Amino acid sequence: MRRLHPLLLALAGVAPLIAHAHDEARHAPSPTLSTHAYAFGVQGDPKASAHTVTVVMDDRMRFTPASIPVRQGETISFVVRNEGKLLHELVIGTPADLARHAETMRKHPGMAHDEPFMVHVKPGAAERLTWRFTKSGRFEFACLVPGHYEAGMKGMIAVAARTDDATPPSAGSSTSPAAAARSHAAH
Ligand SMILES: [Cu+2]
Repeated sequence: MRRLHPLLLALAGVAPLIAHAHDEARHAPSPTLSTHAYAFGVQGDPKASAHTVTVVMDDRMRFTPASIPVRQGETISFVVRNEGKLLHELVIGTPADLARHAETMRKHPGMAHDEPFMVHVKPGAAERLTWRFTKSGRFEFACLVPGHYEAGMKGMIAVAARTDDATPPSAGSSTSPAAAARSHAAH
């Protein structure tokens, strides 16, 4: 999945919508909502209750705030405001995804790209992006307009693991795969 061309990624996202269009279009509350699970979460339903975070972009190639703390399972409604005179965008991803995507944008500066995890914001405008962070970890957001990412236009999203579970995740997740492997080896 990671090495696929962006066009293939786009097609992969569209195919399920086409396949289900006939039987689900009438029932789905938000038929345009992507259900694809990314390493950094899923598209959030703009109609669901969400925690609103305003992110300001400017021509100094900075996001304010540059660091956003999130709790696992939380839906964030990003209100992304461009206070600069240049086009900017906010793209969410893993650090590796964004570095690779920035490289692609550098090679193909005119390439149109649009995915559920990004918004393009014209100067003076604001756009909304709703995202549900289903997985814990350290993710990033960046502006991939050629040259902007390279100038440091990125920020961090730290998703804290849900801690209200009955079993402590640190103990459970680190020992069970090894235990499972030993169990398989014994058979
Ligand atoms: Cu930018």
